Amino acid sequence: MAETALRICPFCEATCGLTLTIDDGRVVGARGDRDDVFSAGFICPKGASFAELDNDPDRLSAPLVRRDGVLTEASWDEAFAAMAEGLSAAVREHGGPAVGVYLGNPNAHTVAGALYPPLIIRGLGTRQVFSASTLDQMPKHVSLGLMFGSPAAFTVPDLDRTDYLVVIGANPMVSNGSLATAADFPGKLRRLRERGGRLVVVDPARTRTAQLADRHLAPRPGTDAALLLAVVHVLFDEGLVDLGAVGEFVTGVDDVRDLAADFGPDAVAAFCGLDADEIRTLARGLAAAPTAAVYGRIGTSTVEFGTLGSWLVDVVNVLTGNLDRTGGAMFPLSPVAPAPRGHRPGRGFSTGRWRSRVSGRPEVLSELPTAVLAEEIETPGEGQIRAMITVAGNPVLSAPDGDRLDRALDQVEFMVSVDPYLNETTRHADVILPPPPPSRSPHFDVALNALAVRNNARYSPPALPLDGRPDEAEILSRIALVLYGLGHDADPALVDDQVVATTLAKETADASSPVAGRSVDELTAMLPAGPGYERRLDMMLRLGAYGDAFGTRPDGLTLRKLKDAPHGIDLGPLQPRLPDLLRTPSGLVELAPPQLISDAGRLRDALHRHTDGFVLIGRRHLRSNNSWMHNLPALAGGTNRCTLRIHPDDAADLGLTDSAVVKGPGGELVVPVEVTEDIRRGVLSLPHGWGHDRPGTGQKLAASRPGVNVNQLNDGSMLDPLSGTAVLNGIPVVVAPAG
Ligand SMILES: Nc1nc2c(c(=O)[nH]1)N[C@H]1C(S)=C(S)[C@@H](COP(=O)(O)OP(=O)(O)OC[C@H]3O[C@@H](n4cnc5c(=O)[nH]c(N)nc54)[C@H](O)[C@@H]3O)O[C@H]1N2
Ligand SMILES: Nc1nc2c(c(=O)[nH]1)N[C@H]1C(S)=C(S)[C@@H](COP(=O)(O)OP(=O)(O)OC[C@H]3O[C@@H](n4cnc5c(=O)[nH]c(N)nc54)[C@H](O)[C@@H]3O)O[C@H]1N2
Ligand code: SF4
Ligand SMILES: [Mo]
Repeated sequence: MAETALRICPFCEATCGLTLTIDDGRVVGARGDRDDVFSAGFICPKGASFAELDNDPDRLSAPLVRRDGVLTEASWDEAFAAMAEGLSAAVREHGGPAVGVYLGNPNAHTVAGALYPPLIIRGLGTRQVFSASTLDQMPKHVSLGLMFGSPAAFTVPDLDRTDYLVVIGANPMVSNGSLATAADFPGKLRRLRERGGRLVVVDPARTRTAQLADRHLAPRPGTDAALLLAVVHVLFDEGLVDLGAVGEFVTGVDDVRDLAADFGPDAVAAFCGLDADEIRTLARGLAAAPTAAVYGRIGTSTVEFGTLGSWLVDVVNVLTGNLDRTGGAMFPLSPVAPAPRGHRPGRGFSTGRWRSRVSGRPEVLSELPTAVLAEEIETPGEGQIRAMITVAGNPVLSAPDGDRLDRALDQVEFMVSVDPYLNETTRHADVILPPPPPSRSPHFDVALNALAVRNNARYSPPALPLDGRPDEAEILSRIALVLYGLGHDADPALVDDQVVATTLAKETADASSPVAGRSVDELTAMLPAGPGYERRLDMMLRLGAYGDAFGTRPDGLTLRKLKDAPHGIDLGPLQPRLPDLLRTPSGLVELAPPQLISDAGRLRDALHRHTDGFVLIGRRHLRSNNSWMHNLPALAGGTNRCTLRIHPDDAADLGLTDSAVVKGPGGELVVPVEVTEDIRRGVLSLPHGWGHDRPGTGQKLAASRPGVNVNQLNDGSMLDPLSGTAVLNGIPVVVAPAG
């Protein structure tokens, strides 16, 4: 008899509620959960392929340990012992700081990925920490940190209520939204139009999102910061600036006006490849709309002026009076965010507390740029990376110059990977510890709830039992236990107990905490029996903004309440949060941080640069997710192909028909051509995450249709300086017919 189980989808940031069909101990189907408070039944092809992803025969069901050079199946005891031996030896010989850590994207989608990697990093005492953030959203963290004092104070467009949405460098019709967690983003865009709202899309490609828009501006890649500064210029020039209610909490408006003086629409038009009047119309439209929100994503982030562009998105939101108001750009309040404690100045945000050893790149959020990982492994000397831990990442495909990283990973003395697949990166590991599939893992969106366009809380316990395998929490805890000198076979609950003890000690000693002055033992005893991660989630919820404060607010959230509400608990539309969330030294929104004003000098210089020649951008496909969904028949095919998109006129000029050679700063590739009107002239696009043709991987279907690794065109030397983020969009390339 088939049964059903509810499970939040972990495959992208939309966090849709799924109803899984379970038969004979396995998932056989998935559909959207109509009663889910957040997603109301929405599902996409990836979520619908949950069963195939869960049951992929190429997923590792047992750990692999390198023996005589060959990765070989081992028992869990053997694998944990090999992990312990290898890591202990590396730490003994070279020290914890010589162990590098790379954290990939799915850590944002698992309970374990949110709760345990920080403990591993602390156990090592290493500064060699890298993640997908410096291939993605780090510019946004920096701009938020500088403006609001907190790098996690995300603004999201109030999608359900806005009258005017400007989407810059994002394609939510395909990506389903990012840094704006919204199930059914496509439906929300359609409803915006139905209620008479306007959608403007700024993207060099005519994406599915652009096709839905009232207006589509197609600038040259890498120029959004100049475009937005010109919008700012017009707002001042035409007397359209009106900060509205947040005005009293904002400082730096005059500095922004002065900066924008040089960036009038006529001054930037050629650089942006737009008509000056298009820019004026954009500014006027934003100012005239009853409410509006500017939303920027990958195309404003992984570019040469990424932090500037990310900052200017919010500057425009502020200057048009749309920050922190209904229908504008608002701050979500996650159920695991600490309970608000009132407005008080903070220490602000700084970067560069240390620098990367080889090329001196500043630390950002205690991380170094992933683009410098290879050189940190290759370059001898004090602090050289001698061992690696990777969790849920595939940087050989996702980071610039994969061939170099591939060679570098060959050199490390010991590597552990926590990953369900033997892939381009994990094939270098000495021990691979595969977590169980999603059906056997719990789900709670620790990270993504802070980005939700409607506040909510949902928890999925594992839908199926573990069947003797350790879950990912246990795998990561055992790595931590080794690093804390307790041995891999110590009780993993010790790790969670330690976190609970430390957190509650701090909270009870903090006069502004909802549990100030209470006894740690009393609070600890109130946490549920059960897995350590559940105890920690319960603690976070109870201390959180909607929590029961350990019984003080009986109506507040606990994990028990979430378990009793399997379709989730709706916490209502977004609410204004200024000035309470500000943690800048001034206690105000700092609209003109000196670091950003100074970085704008680079942009001013760039305005006069030659703009001929092709530039390369990326694209995403609905039936794919970065590098790890190319192994499923259910998702293969359709538009999901690794092709080079080019405008017909460019193709004709070059005589390109079926196949092209593309040369970039890092190398060259031969790739099939797809001629389409849906891309600006002078721009080429290639998706990332392909290039599954390296030997020794274990994804058979992916290897049979490998595609090429776009990141091989990139040598990794171009970084957004303030965030250390790799420039992945707007890469100069030359293109010619192949052969
Ligand atoms: N050229 C170019 N490059 C890009 C981008 C681009 O737009 N253009 N985008 C960048 C962006 S935004 C990102 S986020 C990065 C992604 O960069 P990465 O995170 O390095 O790459 P992914 O392909 O997401 O790899 C995810 C890995 O996690 C594993 N995995 C899946 N589920 C789980 C799980 O539950 N637990 C564990 N432990 N592992 C799991 C998969 O098998 C896979 O190995 O790529 C970046 N690279
Ligand atoms: N189906 C699917 N969904 C995904 C993923 C996936 O691989 N597949 N990946 C997930 C991840 S890790 C992330 S980070 C999100 C990303 O979410 P999005 O940012 O919404 O997704 P992208 O498709 O990368 O959209 C970036 C857009 O920027 C445009 N662009 C490139 N350069 C520029 C520029 O200089 N200026 C402007 N204005 N636009 C530019 C590109 O043409 C592209 O349309 O998607 C997530 N969701
Ligand atoms: S949109 Fe994202 S969260 Fe929703 S079903 Fe698709 S992959 Fe899953
Ligand atoms: Mo990403």
